[in-house]
Amino acid sequence: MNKDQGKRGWVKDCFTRRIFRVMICIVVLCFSIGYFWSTSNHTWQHTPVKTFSTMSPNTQDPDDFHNINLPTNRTYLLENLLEIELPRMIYAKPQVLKPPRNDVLMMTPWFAPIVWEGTYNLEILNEQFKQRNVTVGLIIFAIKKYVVFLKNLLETAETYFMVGYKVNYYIFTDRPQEVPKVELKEGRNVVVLQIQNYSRWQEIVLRRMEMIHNFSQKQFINEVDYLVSVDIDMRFNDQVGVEILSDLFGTLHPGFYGSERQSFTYERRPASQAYVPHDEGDFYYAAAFFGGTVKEVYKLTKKCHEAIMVDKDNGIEAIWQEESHLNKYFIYHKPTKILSPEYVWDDNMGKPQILRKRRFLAVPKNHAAIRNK
Ligand code: 48C
Repeated sequence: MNKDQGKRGWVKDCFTRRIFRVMICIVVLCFSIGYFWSTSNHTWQHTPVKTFSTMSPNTQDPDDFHNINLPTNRTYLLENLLEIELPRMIYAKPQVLKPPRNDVLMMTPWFAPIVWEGTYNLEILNEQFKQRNVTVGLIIFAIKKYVVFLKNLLETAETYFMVGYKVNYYIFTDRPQEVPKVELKEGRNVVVLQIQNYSRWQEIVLRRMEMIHNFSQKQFINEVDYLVSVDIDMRFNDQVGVEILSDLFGTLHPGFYGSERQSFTYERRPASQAYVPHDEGDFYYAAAFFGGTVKEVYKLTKKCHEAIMVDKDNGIEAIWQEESHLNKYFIYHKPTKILSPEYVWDDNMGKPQILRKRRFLAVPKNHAAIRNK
């Protein structure tokens, strides 16, 4: 082959090789695209894509459409929030490794605080409750001769009970004309509620649950935020403030705070609605001081009154009247706060070291002279 022919042949040869390479590339490219497409398509086809529609009715029957649980719009709850001027927070720092008291239990196993002197900062609590502008109802029963205790109780309440807050003293009595006139500070009122008396003092005591239940529903719910029910043969001896307030609170009885559950004076007859077996119970609570929000006190007194009436129909009366039913209730409806015996004390029991304050004290009384009179 001559030079020219050779040259032409070489050129043709190169050209042919180049075309061949390009074709190979195209084939490889097509193949890889095809492979990628098929696998990815495969992936897309087979990856289940779940859609969660909050609005799609999960109802079988179109008629149930109205039952769908549409989220109610509660944005309004976040509007017009009270802008509170934050005060300076100047007080001793709480110490994680040094609890304020180690001589008494300060918290129950269900995280209800037990209120002892030295375990709380009243300034912080007042800041919180003042901002909520709470009103407190103090419930007192003054039936028959017990009216004689009213004056001292009201006067000491004016000095020590919820000072600076709005308070309604709800006096249940069969002798409204014997309710004494006591000078009251601003924002505090005496509300006299006339009720019938009963011949037996046990009946009077038992009926407290019924009265509190009825009036919680028809009056207290509209007038106060919290209720506190106390015995009348007592007097305030030191400050009792918002540290006691919680949804539902009871007070450790001064006679049993150190006892084992077996020696609590619970009702032990299974025939009574207040029955508590020996292997149950946390504390023994005094009926002389309990309370909470109106709603929780309503529920407690409703349940206790119903139980008392079942017992009555069965011809039985719990060993310590409404206090037995209160204790039964608190085992199965745990209080959200517990007051120490500082809040119900009797000096006849002495003055133990743990008692740094005696805030609410029994007054000497001659039961014979005043009961059933
Ligand atoms: O108001 C009366 N009148 C009575 O004749 C008998 C009881 N009562 C009320 O029930 C008083 O408010 C008492 O404080 C309360 C039941 N508590 C007591 O009798 C003693 N503190 C145990």
